[in-house]
Amino acid sequence: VQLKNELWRALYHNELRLFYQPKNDAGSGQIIGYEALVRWQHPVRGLLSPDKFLPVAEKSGMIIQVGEWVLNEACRQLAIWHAQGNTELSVSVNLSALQFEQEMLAQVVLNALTTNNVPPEKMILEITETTAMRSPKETIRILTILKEHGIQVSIDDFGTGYSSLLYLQSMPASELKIDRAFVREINNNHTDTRLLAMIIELAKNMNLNIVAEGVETEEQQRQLTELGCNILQGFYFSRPVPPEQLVLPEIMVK
Ligand code: G
Ligand code: G
Ligand code: MN
Ligand code: NA
Repeated sequence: VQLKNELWRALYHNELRLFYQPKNDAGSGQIIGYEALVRWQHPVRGLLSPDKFLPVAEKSGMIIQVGEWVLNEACRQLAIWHAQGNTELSVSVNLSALQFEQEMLAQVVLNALTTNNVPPEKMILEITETTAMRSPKETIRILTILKEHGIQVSIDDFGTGYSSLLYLQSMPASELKIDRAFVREINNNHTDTRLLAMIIELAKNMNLNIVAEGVETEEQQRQLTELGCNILQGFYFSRPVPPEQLVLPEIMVK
């Protein structure tokens, strides 16, 4: 059976899962939200990572249905955290290029939010720099609509694409996610570190949150905080895990 046909079955039989990885405030270490990362609990092949099935989903257009499932499931989980008292938590959801360019995107996201009764301000949509810069004018139009509805947007894998910093200046995004490649090079490559410092400076001037992803060591945590990243994410804090294994922030009891 082709994976593509199996993917329909997966959706119908609820075989997709969301794992979550915490995003931590760099200063306090406090968990401020989680990134949702999709998995497929395949009955025969076991737990499949997104690179095993998302390319197929993208090619067949099924990524629209998969993405809609992801949005709804992430909002359902967010509602649970909020009901438990963690009302400040946000959830980050990755969008594929096809999803981002969908005319109905804002409606699909708002529908997931209102169905689960969670505020749009707590939803962060992640689009890659490459997707964002494919057609910058169109991206600005879409981001403006999302922003009008209170939905946040993060530019993911930043620094790997060809984005002109000039275009970035005009993007109504709320967050910049520095690509893992920069984080990895922080100790080895002086030029990369200086470029990173410049990107952080620019993002600060734009009032963007700056997330460093792929933080694996205490040393990286320290240096990235010093460089001005205000949010950190990576194996150093936690791998992506199913919701029942998550460490949740402690709720302040008055
Ligand atoms: O979780 P992991 O490191 O295996 O993710 C691999 C890639 O898959 C990452 O680039 C991530 O952004 C992407 N990805 C994970 N979940 C989703 C999702 O729900 N939708 C889309 N479009 N991409 C995702
Ligand atoms: O492209 P995106 O940023 O959405 O990718 C998320 C992916 O990064 C997930 O597949 C996740 O498993 C992976 N990831 C998260 N933290 C780390 C880390 O500290 N090191 C490495 N190598 N990968 C990480
Ligand atoms: Mn991401
Ligand atoms: Na990324």
